Amino acid sequence: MRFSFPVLAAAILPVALGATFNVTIGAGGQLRYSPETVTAAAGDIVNFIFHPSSHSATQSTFNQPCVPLASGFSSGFMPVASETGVLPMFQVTVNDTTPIWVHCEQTGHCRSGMVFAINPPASPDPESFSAFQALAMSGQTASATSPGSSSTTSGSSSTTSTGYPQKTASGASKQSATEILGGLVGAMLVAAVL
Ligand SMILES: [Cu+2]
Repeated sequence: MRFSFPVLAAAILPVALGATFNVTIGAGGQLRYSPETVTAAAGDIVNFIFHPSSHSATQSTFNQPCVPLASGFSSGFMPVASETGVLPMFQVTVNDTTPIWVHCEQTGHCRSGMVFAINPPASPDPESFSAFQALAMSGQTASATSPGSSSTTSGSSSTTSTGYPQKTASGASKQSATEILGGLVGAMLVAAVL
């Protein structure tokens, strides 16, 4: 029994060691994601936590910040009644470091700057997060004429390789997030006790 632990550890560590970034959406009634960007490695998880009253985490593109990407992920609208209640979550697993652009689909929210990005190029890159947010708030879309923009906006291939949605069942608190990993953590704890 105890000799099975090294094998078990080797099997689960590549999953268990990925970092998890918690990102609140609409906390304190603000039309913002917090933080607004994360720098994530392949295998990391971005865990969106929804606050009242109804927001989404929906993938878009740099050039069209407020337009859902057809092949992208979306949490859908997450109605939440109270800050003090159970807050629903939506998790995206990052598969590579290609920038992933996200916005809130609720009417007017993206236009208010309610956008988010995973691994955006650093400012002053023309496709930095601040440029993305400014474009969202302008209500405009960018033409794909700037150098380098085509590779990140041309499509479904990069999208499907960068994120898989993992929608939690119906409402999950942080404790439920632990439960998601409960099987793995439990296995490690049992091994540690042994
Ligand atoms: Cu919103």
